[in-house]
Amino acid sequence: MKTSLLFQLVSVVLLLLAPLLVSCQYEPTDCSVIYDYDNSRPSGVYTIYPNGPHTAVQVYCDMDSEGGGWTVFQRRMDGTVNFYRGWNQYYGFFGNPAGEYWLGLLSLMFLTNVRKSELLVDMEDFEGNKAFARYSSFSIDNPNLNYKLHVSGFIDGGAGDSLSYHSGMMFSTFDQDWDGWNGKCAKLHLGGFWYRDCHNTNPNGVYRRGADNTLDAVGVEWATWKGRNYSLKAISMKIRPVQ
Ligand SMILES: [Ca+2]
Repeated sequence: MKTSLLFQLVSVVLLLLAPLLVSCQYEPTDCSVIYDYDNSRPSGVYTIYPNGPHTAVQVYCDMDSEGGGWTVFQRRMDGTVNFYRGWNQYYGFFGNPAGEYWLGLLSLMFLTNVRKSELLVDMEDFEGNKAFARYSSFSIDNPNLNYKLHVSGFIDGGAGDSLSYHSGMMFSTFDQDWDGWNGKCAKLHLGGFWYRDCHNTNPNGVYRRGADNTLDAVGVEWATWKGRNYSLKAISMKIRPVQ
């Protein structure tokens, strides 16, 4: 009788501790690790550790598109978050992981440096049409190179290629001008991005509702799909390690 009671007590304690023990050991680098661990997990907000145990950050994991396991690092969907921010903001996380947010250049660098990654850009217009652009290779250089972008291997999902133009460019914000123009692209187009001279896409621009040319090319644009003065309803940029 006594032994049975003790056994039950130990069982209960172990059951209560189990989630803690599991979470101590399970620190997924990105959404692909979560997906590989259990591919029945739905799309939603999860905690990842891009560079070790002290780098926990909440992100949206897309477990549905193109095979699932995508870590979303940029997302616009309703205009609730201001993306016109300076260098020290783009370096880290801002926004809401369940809505609009930016993961941060540092985390993005860790995720794309450790393992070869691919990129998926999903977008939607205000008429309910959807399109995507996919790139078989995507990486970000270290802070000394101002997080220079490397993107190649375009695969068309109906949106056309607006991003290859930006490959090889460093990141720019209104207070850090590393673009390829003698003016300041980030100030002119009201965002933060790997501007060249200046852009074919402006995902971190001003959230506007569809066609609007009152200010030239400041919206959330993907030129090869909807032109330079059509601000998209939604856009999300997501990465996944290449197998
Ligand atoms: Ca410049």
